[in-house]
Amino acid sequence: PTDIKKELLKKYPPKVARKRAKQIMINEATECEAPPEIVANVRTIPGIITMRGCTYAGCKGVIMGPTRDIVNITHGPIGCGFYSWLTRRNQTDPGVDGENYIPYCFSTDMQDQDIIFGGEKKLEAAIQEAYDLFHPKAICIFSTCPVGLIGDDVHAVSRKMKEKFGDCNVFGFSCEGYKGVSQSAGHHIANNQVFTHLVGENKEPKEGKYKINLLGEYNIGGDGFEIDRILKKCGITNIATFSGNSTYDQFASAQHADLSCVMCHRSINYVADMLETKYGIPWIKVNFIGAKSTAKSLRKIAEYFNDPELVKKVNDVIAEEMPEVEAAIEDIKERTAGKTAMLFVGGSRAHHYNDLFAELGMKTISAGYEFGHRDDYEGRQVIPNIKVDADSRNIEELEITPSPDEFKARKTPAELKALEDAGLKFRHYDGLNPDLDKGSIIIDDLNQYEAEKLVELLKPDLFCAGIKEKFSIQKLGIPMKQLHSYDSGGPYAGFKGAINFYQEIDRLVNSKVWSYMKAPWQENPELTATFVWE
Ligand code: CFM
Ligand code: HCA
Repeated sequence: PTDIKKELLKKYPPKVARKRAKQIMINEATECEAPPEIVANVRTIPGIITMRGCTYAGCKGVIMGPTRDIVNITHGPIGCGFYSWLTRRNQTDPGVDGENYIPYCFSTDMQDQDIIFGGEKKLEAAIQEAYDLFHPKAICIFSTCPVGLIGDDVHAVSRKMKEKFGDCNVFGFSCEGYKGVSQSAGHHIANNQVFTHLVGENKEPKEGKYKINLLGEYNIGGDGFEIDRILKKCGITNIATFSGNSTYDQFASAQHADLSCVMCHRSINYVADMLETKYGIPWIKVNFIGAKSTAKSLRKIAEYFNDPELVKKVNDVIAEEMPEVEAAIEDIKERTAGKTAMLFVGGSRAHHYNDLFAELGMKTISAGYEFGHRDDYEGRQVIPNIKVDADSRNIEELEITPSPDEFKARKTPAELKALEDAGLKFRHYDGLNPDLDKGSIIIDDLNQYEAEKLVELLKPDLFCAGIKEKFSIQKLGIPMKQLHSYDSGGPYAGFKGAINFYQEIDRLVNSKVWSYMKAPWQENPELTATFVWE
């Protein structure tokens, strides 16, 4: 593996190589006492073709995109709105009220003259138009790069319009694309505003014996539908999903839950902390990607509520769902066992999907995040030691205090301690590294060059990443599975999703088509004719 690292860095100028060397590590996390640190959440080297997206994408596309009854207006040139229009495959079920703005693309369509003279008037008109047309519960405004550069005040405009309407919550986000080093900054900006302007607004208590929030699950390819099916079957009430298949009211009611379950740690862990500080709701890390992980996560939830009735129900559901999963594994595993995969996805999936591949007997030989932070690699214990730089300081941390009339400790310190002693860990996440084998290659903010070089050097049986990597990898003759959009497949979460995934991976890694990448005449250019004079 050390040689692979050297090979990856060989072509770079010394300064670039030095920087990239700190973002590429050979995994030792499982064996050594003080594992090496990885550099993460830092600026991408200019000129390198990164896999990352921008802060606006993280705010508008990722966090706010999946909520159906909020009108999301992009304040900026039309390209930003257009590219974030339905590309993330976050599904929604409009239910009985049918209020669903996800299929629309709202934008102020900024022009040169707005850049010169200011775009606030145009934004105001756009908010008014959206309100007149739809009378939505809320309108959100997203700032693109030029908005920050010219200084349009989206917050002042939002406040003015909210006051004017009286029955529509309007708030904005300073989520200019350049605001942070990646999408991750956009998640934080979005979540801070949701927490400030929306969470806790609905004071009506919610029914349910075991009430949870599911944080960091975005219903890509219907994953959230499958998780909700399972939770419902177990008798667990999901008060709010942040933000897959969500509604305004779910965010507004999140304080009524008794436990927060965190799926994607990267995009939302601070919301779990804020819900705990303000309302007294403890949180645990869960993972519904992989059948075994799903079962484990359900058992953790049951353990928390500490009610034999729920424990039994959860075990019954697992016993009912697993035979089909096991039969699928039994059928497929002999064809997938021993194959190798590389996982390079945003900030969670490069970890979560490791479990699904393990169920197929496949091995992840190299993995990394586009924009994960050190805690997503090394575990939350490193958080106090993470260096704060100019870019991370730029992203606001909210100061949260217990709500004077709504804080309610869900468990006594003694109860929490007893649960911890029994093995249930609160506020805990070990990160990706300990789950990977020693010697596997961990790479932060992978780029186009390194992706191709890795494939050339290690020849994996499968490469998983996003749309930007898809075709360049396939042209190298390696099957490529998108773990962002799922290549229009999914769901892959929960029990039924796992089966779905096994079948697709079986077809992908065992397809003969990849051996026909070169046309016969490319391999054997035998048509060398000889000219014969008559
Ligand atoms: Fe979390 Fe996500 Fe991801 Fe993410 Fe994303 Fe996504 Fe992703 Mo694409 S919130 S970090 S910003 S799990 S959009 S649903 S697939 S990069 S690994
Ligand atoms: C984003 C969204 C994205 C992009 C996926 C991809 C998604 O980062 O803005 O590059 O294929 O999941 O849709 O991560």
